[in-house]
Order: sequence, then structure tokens, then C-alpha cells
Amino acid sequence: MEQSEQRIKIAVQKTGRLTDHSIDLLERCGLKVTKSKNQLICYGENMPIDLLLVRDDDIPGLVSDDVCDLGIVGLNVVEEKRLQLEQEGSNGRFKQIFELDFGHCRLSIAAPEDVDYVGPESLKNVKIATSYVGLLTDYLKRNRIAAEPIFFSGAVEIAPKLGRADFICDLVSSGETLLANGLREVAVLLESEAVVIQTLAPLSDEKQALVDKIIQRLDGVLKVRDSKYIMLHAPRSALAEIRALLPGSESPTVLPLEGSDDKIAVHAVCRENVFWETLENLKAAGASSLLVLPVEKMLA
Ligand code: PRT
Ligand code: ZN
Repeated sequence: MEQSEQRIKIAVQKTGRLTDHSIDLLERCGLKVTKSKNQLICYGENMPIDLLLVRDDDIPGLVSDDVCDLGIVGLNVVEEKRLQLEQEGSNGRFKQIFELDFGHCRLSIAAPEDVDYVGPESLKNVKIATSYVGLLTDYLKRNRIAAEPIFFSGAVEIAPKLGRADFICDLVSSGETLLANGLREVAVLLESEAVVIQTLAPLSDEKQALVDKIIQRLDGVLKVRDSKYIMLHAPRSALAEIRALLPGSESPTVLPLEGSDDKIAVHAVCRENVFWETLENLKAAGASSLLVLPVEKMLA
């Protein structure tokens, strides 16, 4: 087997909204990469893992065709590709394994401010400009609406002004682009965020072991995203009240404090963010010397 065939390839967006988050996530999984000059491939220095830097739209296809083993891409792109493949009579050979909590947006239908919208029936016989023909067609079919999707590859929001469409269907995050173009959101078709997809093609034992390791590390990084390690001192009598106040924590470690019979130290991992209010409540319950630390990695 060629050396390169034993390396894991992960497809990542080359330049765009997902790029920095995706690379940061993989670095937090322990991967160190060198960027090559043409930046099409970043070679892993410390693990047999390479990143293919590509357009986000190509990522599901590369994973489905087994060119890449894993990919990081928006759910909107994954679902559009899945529907497109279905329409061509084939199935995407990939599965979604993680939601990553970045790249949040929604695919929505928007109407010009002066156009009435009372519900999906208002879309009857209208033209809707979109780059997401698959997802829009699926929505129209599910709602039994006869409307015409008009394919636009970019600048979808100007289609109504150009007289090319009555409505648009595009990604929205803050809503500012819609507002600037005199449009308002009327229906949400899909809530999206970046996800990790994995090929369904069978892998060699070596590659499978490496994919499993990366998945375990991703899981570890994602699990501790909002976790905090909290340390405090308290009177032993306040332990029950303090445990009840610790957000999303499992059994805390309770240690005696040197030179004090009735005071203890409590250490706990909280699976949720620890807000100032929680600290204030803990203090009111008798806690002192409170410390909250970020958790970087966790291996269960
Ligand atoms: O070159 P390549 O094809 O890789 O990049 P791209 O231009 O297709 O993608 P990019 O980098 O813009 O977006 C990558 C992914 O980020 C998308 O597939 C989504 O999963 C996610 N994402 C999150 C968004 C947005 N938020 C977003 N706001 N993608 C695009 N937008 C655009 C939207 O199309 C519209 O033009 O931003 C505008 C609306 O933003 P607001 O904040 O004004 O509502
Ligand atoms: Zn794209």
C-alpha cells in the first residue's frame, strides 16, 4: 500500500467562514500542520493526517467518493448534496457524526418588505431565487406548493430588485443582509451549523484505528467546550447545599483542609458555564476561595 494511502485525509474549507474554526478544532485535537505553498494540502507533522483545503461545496462529494475520510462542513451544504445525489438516483456515502457549534445560520425564505406573506400558500406560483435548489424543492414538495426555484449562484438577495424572482431562499445569520436589501425572513427551512462527516467507505484497520482516535479526541474537545473546573473551600456542613448549586457536575472530589476539622476543599467539573450568579450563590452558602478554570481536554 502506498504510504499516502495510509494517511487520513480531512476536507476543510480553504478560505471562508469555517476555515479558522475548523483548523483550530483539529489543532485542539493535537494535530500540528504545515501549510504547503499552494495550500491545497496541509500535511500533519505529528500524526499521519493531512488536511485537504477545498471549497466547502466540494466537501460532501470528496467524503462520499472516499477521497477524504472526514470533512468539516455546514449542514446546509451536506443536506443540499444529499438531496442532489438522491435526485440523481444515488445515495451520499457519508454519515454525520458531530455538530460543532460554529457556523450557525439558517436557510430561510425571504420576501420583499412590500409583498404580503400569510403562510406557505403565499408562495403559490411565485419564483424563488436560490443557490439551494435541492433544499427549496424539497420544502415546496413537503408543503405541496407549486412554486418555481430559480438558480442563482451568488448575490441571491438582489434577484427581486432585478425582477428575476418574487422571493429568495438563502442563508441568514444576523439578518443584516436581508434588511439592507429590503427583504424580511418569512420561513425557516433548515437550522444549520458546521458538522463533521465521515465516509461510509470501508477503511483499512490502520486507517480505521486512526479515524476512531480522531473521533474520540473530537468528542473530548467538544464535551468540555462549556466545562469548567471549579475549586472552593467550604464548611463541611454546607456540602449538600454546595453540591446542589454546582451546575451540571458529577460527584465532586471532597478533601480535608490541613489544620481545620470542619472545613473542606471541593473540586468539581461542571459541564455548563459557571456564571457570576452561581459563584455568588456558592459564597452565600458558605464557600470561600472560589476558583473557576477552563477545561482543555477530557478523556472519559
Ligand atoms: O469559497 P467557498 O465555496 O468555500 O465559500 P462560500 O462563499 O460558499 O462559503 P462561506 O465561507 O460564505 O460560508 C461557509 C458556510 O458558513 C456556509 O455553508 C454556512 O454553513 C456557514 N454560514 C454561517 C454562512 C453564514 N453564516 C452566512 N451568513 N454562510 C453564508 N452566509 C452569508 C449568506 O449567504 C448571506 O449572503 O451571509 C449573508 C447573510 O448574513 P447576515 O449576517 O447578513 O444574515
Ligand atoms: Zn461554497
